[in-house]
Amino acid sequence: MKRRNFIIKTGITGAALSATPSISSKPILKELHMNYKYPVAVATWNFQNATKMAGSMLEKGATALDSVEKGVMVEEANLKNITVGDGGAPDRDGNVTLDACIMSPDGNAGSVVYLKEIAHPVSVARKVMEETPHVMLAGEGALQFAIQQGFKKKNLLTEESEKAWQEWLEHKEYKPIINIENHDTIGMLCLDDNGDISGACTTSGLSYKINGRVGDSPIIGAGLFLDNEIGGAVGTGMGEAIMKSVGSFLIVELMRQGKSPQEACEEAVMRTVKAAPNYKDFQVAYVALNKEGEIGSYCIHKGFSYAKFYRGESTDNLSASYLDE
Ligand code: SD4
Repeated sequence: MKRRNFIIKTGITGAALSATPSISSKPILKELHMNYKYPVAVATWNFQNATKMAGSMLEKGATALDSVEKGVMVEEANLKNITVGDGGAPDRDGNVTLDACIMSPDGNAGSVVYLKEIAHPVSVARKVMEETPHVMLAGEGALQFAIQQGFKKKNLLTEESEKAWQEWLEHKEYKPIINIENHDTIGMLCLDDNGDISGACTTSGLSYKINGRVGDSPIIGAGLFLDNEIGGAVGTGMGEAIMKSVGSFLIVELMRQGKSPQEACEEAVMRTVKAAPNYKDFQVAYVALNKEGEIGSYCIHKGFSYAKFYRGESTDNLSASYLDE
């Protein structure tokens, strides 16, 4: 019996469920999960290598938490990806500043913002989650913490990204280019063999942003949210719009109320569209995964895709449905 049917049949209402503290639902869900497609990994954009990495770990029995971290690290290390990790585009003053977060099935979370000179911010975020009583560390403090934890400093501004920044300085045009260089953040969700979900999101943010700007990606509830009883969501695109609607949290709450991942993503995008008269000028895209292993995705503009892995299937890149051309 699927969870939603279980809720209907037993007469447990959404309100009653949401009033229940978010503790592990294993005793009830373990047997209900028997027909579900586990494990699953899904990521924003066409990040098939990252998704493959997470998928192959999950297939070998790794936890969702380890798999999601190692999965997104593939893109953090990819010098060709100019909006994540090493090789990420700098801000308008030439600083490469990284934002990342991670969430584990027990609802714990860690995040770093405005982190310089560390190639794998997601791993620093995991250390924040596991080694401190805090959720978020910023800037110089985050860097000091990373060094204390054994991370090595590195110059993240590659020759190519420095050259592109120098060229940008000639015109200094600051506007989002939909689906092009401003949008390659990786957000990933993994569901492991135990039916536990974890998520991560990592980015260098908008290219040539104002020094100090932080987007949605490291904000729990905006770029990433999950609840191990319900599922998870990740966002990409114009972070300001995602933050204003607390998009990933919204999607998880909509799924809690019974919406499918697809319906929940559509409603979250429509909230932004209704609130922002200039929605045609920017992209917002979400991917959601519920505890049954169902994936949904929706975005404002054509062009967003997501990579998915299911056990026994090859990794795939799928175009998301969209509102507008
Ligand atoms: C941000 N949401 O910093 C990120 C940008 C992004 O693909 O998604 N890029 O606003």
